Amino acid sequence: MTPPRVPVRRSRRRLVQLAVVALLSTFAVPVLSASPASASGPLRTHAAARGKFIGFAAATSPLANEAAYRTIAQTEFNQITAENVMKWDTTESSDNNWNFSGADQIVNFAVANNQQVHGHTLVWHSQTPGWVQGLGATAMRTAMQDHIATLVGRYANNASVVSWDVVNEVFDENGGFRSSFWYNTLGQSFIADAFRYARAADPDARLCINDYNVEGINAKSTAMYNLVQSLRAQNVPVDCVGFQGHLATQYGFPSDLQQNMQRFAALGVQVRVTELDVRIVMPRSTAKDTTQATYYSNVVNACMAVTACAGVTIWGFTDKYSWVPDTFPSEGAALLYDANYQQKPAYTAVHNALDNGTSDTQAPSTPSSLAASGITSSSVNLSWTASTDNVGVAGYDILRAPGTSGGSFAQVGTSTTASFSNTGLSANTSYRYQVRARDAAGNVSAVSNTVTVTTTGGGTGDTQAPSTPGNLAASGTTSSSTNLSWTASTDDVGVTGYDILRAPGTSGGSFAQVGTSTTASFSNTGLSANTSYRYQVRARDAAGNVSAVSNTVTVTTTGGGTGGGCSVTATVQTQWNGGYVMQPITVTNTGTSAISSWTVTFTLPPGHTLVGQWNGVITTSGQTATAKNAAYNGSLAPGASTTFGFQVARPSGDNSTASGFTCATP
Ligand code: 9MR
Repeated sequence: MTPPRVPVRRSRRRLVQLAVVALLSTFAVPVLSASPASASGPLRTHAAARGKFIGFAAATSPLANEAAYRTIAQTEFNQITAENVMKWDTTESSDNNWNFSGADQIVNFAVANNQQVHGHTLVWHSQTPGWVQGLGATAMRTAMQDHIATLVGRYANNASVVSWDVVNEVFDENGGFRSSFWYNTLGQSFIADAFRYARAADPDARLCINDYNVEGINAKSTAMYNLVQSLRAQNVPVDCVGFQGHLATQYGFPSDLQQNMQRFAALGVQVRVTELDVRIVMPRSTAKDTTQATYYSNVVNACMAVTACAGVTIWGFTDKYSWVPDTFPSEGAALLYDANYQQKPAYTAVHNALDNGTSDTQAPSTPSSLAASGITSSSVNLSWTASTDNVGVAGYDILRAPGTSGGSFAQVGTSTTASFSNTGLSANTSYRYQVRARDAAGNVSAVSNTVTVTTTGGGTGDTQAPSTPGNLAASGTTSSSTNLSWTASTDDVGVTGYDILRAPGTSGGSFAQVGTSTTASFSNTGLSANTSYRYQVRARDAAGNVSAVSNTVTVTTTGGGTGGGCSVTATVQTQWNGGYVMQPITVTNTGTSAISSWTVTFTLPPGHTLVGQWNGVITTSGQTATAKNAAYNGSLAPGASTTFGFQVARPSGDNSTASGFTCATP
């Protein structure tokens, strides 16, 4: 962070902030519990206990007029963002004609309730009056400077106003700069200028760049990462990155959110979730509420796990006031409370994520009416009545026992829905099934009723097993893998595949299936160095008839070099005409001792250039790239993995990606 120009003011504000935190945890503010974080405490108590904020975007009318709104606002949250009234069209609708009434209302409320205010937003292409949009370059830059100086300056000595969104939504979805009137008139320089003007107006405010669809690692968030890195290298005072978090259950959760936050944190900036909401396609249902609750917990958990994440702001709190239905008419119900101020599962999810699950001890209800259908010689479809849970059902465990009695139940799969298809069964064989439900805190329900299934004998009455695979042999054994091949089986109807079985060591232990193959070869990876394994294969046909097992081959992996070996797997996460992101590139210690560094080499096709990288240090020589670990991810215990990633620009029309990844230690 750029050093403050007025250290006296900074320390005064920091003292007041400390006092606010102290107040939060020791004194009763109106309707706030005096006790430390407890199971029944409001959100802000639990957040403060973990050194984070939990906030909401405030609408001024209900804040002034509705007691129910105001009570929740002050009880549950320790941070506020103005949803609209600090934007340019409200504060300076014509040149130098200022209206601070809404902004002051929110700041005064925050001061009275010991809450932080995040100023939103100074420079945005939306909700900016026409008089600004029509200016020429020099006048536009001056207007921007005046606006920032006046608005930020007004609250610079207010201890509650601690941060600002300086620029908002400056990227397009491909990671280019948005073609806004700002960019079209001033070019990229408007961004650095805005931050410098904000720093001059308030030397100790936290200054953020904010955007949407940057929660996961993708082209847009990588562009943002590169911009923040380059601005900071030029001493532009960017302190903080805001991930808006406008999520929708129908589009899936950005599962690399935490990893994305972490790579920004490694640049030295604070990160925060600034506008979280999780909309659903209406109408609400128990299942959608549950999914939504899971998204909320995931976001809060990610922030809790990243030290540099200051907190989470929810874009409102009641479905009565949400921007979503106005913008997406068939969607809504995105917030923690319904339109009647009743808490939804999303509230409980946020609460329990903030208190680390310590208050959720309630298990889901028992799944019921477990039934089997579509039974073939090798598969069965199971379905059951979904469980309910106070927070939300995270998933179901599918349990199976052999035969119609005796034996014991073991887990054969999981499902996030109330159905499951179990494949790979033997023909003419009985199995018993049960399911149980889990929630995010790890509470597990009782098991459902048991359903017994007997597979059919095969559609055509085929009872003839394939011939036994012969001549099983291993080749190309490394410290972590081996290639198996064998003589193919024959069958009266046709071989559908082979089961690959493995036992540990050169004798003893038992064989367990480690994979399947539809051809007469198989590569088994992920092995330990200097270790022996035995392999067998057997063939299956469509009716579920299984051959005898082949001969046994014993394999001993190599030593993996001094200090241990490593392997690398590379994934293309996203690509577009002109570039791609490879992420995660997973480096695994395949050796038997810890390693303290690793080197991955790979080849960039002609014309491909590296434009961004994270969690590693990549250098290139011609088209050969060498990635070495970053300072913090070189040490890997045996079997442990880490990841890094990079972005590449490539010629238009070229669909190739980097290849030839190899890993070595050191
Ligand atoms: O929630 C805000 C809504 O009331 C306004 O009409 C809208 C105007 O564009 O802005 C909404 O808030 C936006 C925020 O300021 C920036 N990120 C996206 C938010 C949702 O559109």
